[in-house]
Amino acid sequence: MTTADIAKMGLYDALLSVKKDRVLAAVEKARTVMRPTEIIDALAVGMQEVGVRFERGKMFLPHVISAADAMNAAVAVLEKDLPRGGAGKKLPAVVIGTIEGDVHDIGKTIVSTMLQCAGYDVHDLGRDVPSRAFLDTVKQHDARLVGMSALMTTTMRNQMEVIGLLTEEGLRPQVKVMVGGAPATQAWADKIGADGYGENASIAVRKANELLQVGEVAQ
Ligand code: HCB
Repeated sequence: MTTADIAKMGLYDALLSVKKDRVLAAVEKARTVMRPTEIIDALAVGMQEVGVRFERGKMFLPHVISAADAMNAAVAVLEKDLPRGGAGKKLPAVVIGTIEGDVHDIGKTIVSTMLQCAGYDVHDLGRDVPSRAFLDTVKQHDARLVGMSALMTTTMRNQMEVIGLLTEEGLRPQVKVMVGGAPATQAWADKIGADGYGENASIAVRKANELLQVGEVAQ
C-alpha cells in the first residue's frame, strides 16, 4: 500500500467520523502526498458512503449535516491549492446550479470551485434554482455551458426542463449541457439529450474542457 493509499483511507475514515477537526487533520496529512483534486474526490467518496449509511438507518440527519459541514470546510481549505488555469486565456462563461426543488449543493459547489480554478467565468446560481434562471443567466452572460446538479430522483427531471427551455429559445446548438449529482448516469444524460455527465468534479472539469474544446490544465 502506498502512502497516498494510506492518506486516502485516512480521509475516508475521518469523513465517516463526521468530525470536522479529524477531517481537517486528515486533509493536512494527505496534502503532502496527494493532489488537492484527488483529496476532494476521496472525500466525496466518503460523503457518498455517509449517504449509504443514512439510507440504511446507520447514520442520522445530524451526522449527515456534520459530515457535510466537514466536507465544505475541507474544500474551503483546499481551494487555494487547486491548480489555476487559463493564465492569460479567457475561458468561456459557464452557468452552474442545483436544480429547482433540490437544496443539495456540496457536489455542485465543488464542481463550481474547480471550474473557476480551471479559469472558467463561472456563474454559480446556488441551489433550488428555477429552470428559467438557468436560461436567463445563459443569455445574460453568453454562456457556453450549463452544469446542472440534482441529488434526488424527484428533482432530476428538472434537468430535462432546462434543456427544453434552451431548445425552445434556439440556444441548444451553442450551449453545451453537463449533468451531475448522485442519481445521474451517462444513460440519464443520453436519455435527456445532455452533452455530458460528470461523475465527479475532476471528470466534470475534463468533460467541460472537452465539450468546449479547451486545453487541459494540469491537476
Ligand atoms: Co439529502 N438526500 N435530503 N441531504 N442527502 C440524499 C440525496 C438521499 C439520496 C438520501 C436518502 O434518503 N437515501 C435522498 C434523496 C432520495 C431521492 O432520490 N429521492 C435525500 C433526501 C430525501 C433529502 C431530504 C428530502 C431529507 C428530508 O428533509 N426528509 C432533504 C432535501 C430537501 C430538498 O432538497 N428539497 C435532504 C437534505 C439534506 C441535507 C441538508 C441534510 C444535506 C445537504 C447539505 C448540502 O448539500 N448543503 C444532505 C446530504 C448531504 C445528502 C447525502 C447524504 C449526500 C449528498 C452529497 O453531498 N454527496 C445524500 C446521499 C447520496 O447522495 N447518496 C442524501 C457528496 C457529493 C460530493 O456528491 O454526487 O453531490 P455529489 O457530487 C459529485 C458528483 O455527482 C459531481 O461532482 C460532485 C463532486 O465529486 N457533480 C456534478 C455534482 N453536481 C454536478 C454537476 C455537474 O454539471 C457535473 C458534475
